[in-house]
Amino acid sequence: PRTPTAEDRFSFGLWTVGWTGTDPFGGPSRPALDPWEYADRLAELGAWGITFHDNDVYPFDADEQTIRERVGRLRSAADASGLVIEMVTTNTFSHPVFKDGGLTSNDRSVRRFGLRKVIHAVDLAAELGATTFVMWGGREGSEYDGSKDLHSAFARYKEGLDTVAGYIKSKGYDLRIALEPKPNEPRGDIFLPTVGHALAMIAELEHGDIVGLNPETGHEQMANLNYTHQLGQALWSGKLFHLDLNGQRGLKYDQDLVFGHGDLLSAFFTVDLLENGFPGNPDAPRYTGPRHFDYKPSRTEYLEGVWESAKACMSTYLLLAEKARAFRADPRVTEAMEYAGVGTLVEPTLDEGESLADFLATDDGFDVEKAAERDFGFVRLNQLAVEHLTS
Ligand code: 3MF
Ligand code: MG
Ligand code: MG
Ligand code: MG
Repeated sequence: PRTPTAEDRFSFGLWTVGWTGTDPFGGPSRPALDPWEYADRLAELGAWGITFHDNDVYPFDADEQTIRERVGRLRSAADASGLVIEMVTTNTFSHPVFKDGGLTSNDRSVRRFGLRKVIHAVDLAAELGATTFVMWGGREGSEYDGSKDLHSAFARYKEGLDTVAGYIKSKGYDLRIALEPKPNEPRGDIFLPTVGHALAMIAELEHGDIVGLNPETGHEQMANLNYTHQLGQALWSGKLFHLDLNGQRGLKYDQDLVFGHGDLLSAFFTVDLLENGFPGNPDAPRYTGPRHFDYKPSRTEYLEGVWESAKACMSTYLLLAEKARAFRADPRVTEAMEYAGVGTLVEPTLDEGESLADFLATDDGFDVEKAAERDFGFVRLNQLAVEHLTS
């Protein structure tokens, strides 16, 4: 595929290319570079944006002067290479103080500390011009059911989210919060395990209007869910604020593979939705945010492999976007979609102005047996997708 450009709006977390390979069974397999070095390299590869946790840029215990120096240096590098800092997030999971969570720890003093850390990162996000603030509560959860008063845990989660959202509003920042669901890892069970759970939490918030979602491919797939469906529902709810694209092969640990290196057919339909919108419903809302990757260059790779894998994320996306365009433009696909009735789902089930009484009293002359014999041709439609994908 062609080289990515700024118009593609590809962005990367600094922690992605910056992962040195440390896992529960072994130490780093490659050296750590400075954040601005990763930024420079990503810009060379054609990325448009970068994202980071506070502690991807400065250490947990950094004093204000160190924070200023390191953030300033990253900002200069981003400016010099034309990179946008589009999202900032907080690390409330690495330091052992957060071992029982940041906003839902049983220890109230930890919750107060966690909230201040998050709000500090909000100020940083606004200062750097980011428009999305991701909140992934990786340590919010438990291993043992007896260890949490769940009712209070959800109340404290809501309190924390509303405090941060209220702060953003009080400051007039042009910033929206995006919650990132994940079912497990590092906690045995994480609160807000899926997109659906996060949507239910948002519905309870006082400031839910500026809170949406940052769904990650692998996280939904770790819960055996269909990522494209999750994106669809988030879009339908007007809550798809941001994305973490990557790859996952089945129900195992969070693999964070290159985008498309997991379930490729699912990735095809993810890109088809992002690039072409809902089939049969051109007026439906579209995703307009960054194409953000949250993946890990495998531990087997050294620095060459780090850059190759970052390139691979963007190449795969561009390849799939080309294929998805060709798929939608193929007359055989148009015909198969018509046969399948894809475009007729947009029609309301009741007539406009039809009263419930009229509806119940109407005989449509519906032939159950005949309707049961309908052939939808979904398999043929899917085979056309496979043909485009493999051509
Ligand atoms: C963990 C994640 C996180 C989040 C990040 C917020 C370290 O599985 O996906 O990455 O994406 O904390 O953006
Ligand atoms: Mg993840
Ligand atoms: Mg992941
Ligand atoms: Mg993520």
